[in-house]
Amino acid sequence: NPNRYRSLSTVFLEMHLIIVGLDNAGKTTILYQFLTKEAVQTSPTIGSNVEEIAVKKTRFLVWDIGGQESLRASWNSYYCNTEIVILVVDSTDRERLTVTKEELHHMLAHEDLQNASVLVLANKQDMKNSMSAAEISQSLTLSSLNARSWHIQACCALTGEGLPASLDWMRSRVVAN
Ligand code: G3D
Ligand code: MG
Repeated sequence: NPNRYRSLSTVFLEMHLIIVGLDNAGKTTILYQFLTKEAVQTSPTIGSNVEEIAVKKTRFLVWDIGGQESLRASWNSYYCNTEIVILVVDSTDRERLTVTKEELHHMLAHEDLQNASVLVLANKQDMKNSMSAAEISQSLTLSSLNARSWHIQACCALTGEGLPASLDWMRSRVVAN
């Protein structure tokens, strides 16, 4: 839908976003919902677990978190100027929520991310056994991010449900800063 794409590219004008989450959380599916397949051009040069996508003046960095200690050091160099960190969570993946929590808080401790807003996408809400956004918020201890601007949004990347609302929130963050 070209109209949808036009409105999204307006939202993202000159933004620096990082999209993180465990493998299989739904990051790539969400990107496709945001941008349409045609708009997604990845640069494979950074590393096997990191994608850089540029759409006009917006830069997306997408990477899998968890269990890649050796790569993490080099990721730090991409934090600079990041306005929003988007964490994608597979809401059915109870077992790995602790790992996600640790990775999130570890990442947010970085000095270059002190001004970044945090958007958590509680994805796969279409699945019967999915955790609610409130449950995930509690498990990730999002309330401890009190000084930071953060938001959690339930969504389903397959249908796109919840994603327009998350874009509204992102737009409000950019306007506020
Ligand atoms: P990643 O990029 O974070 O690793 P992907 O995750 O976007 O590749 O998604 C991983 C799998 O989850 C894919 O399934 C994808 O279709 C599925 N998925 C993503 N979002 C949702 C959702 O909202 N609901 C459901 N039910 N599935 C979702 P496959 O089978 O292609 O591996
Ligand atoms: Mg992916």
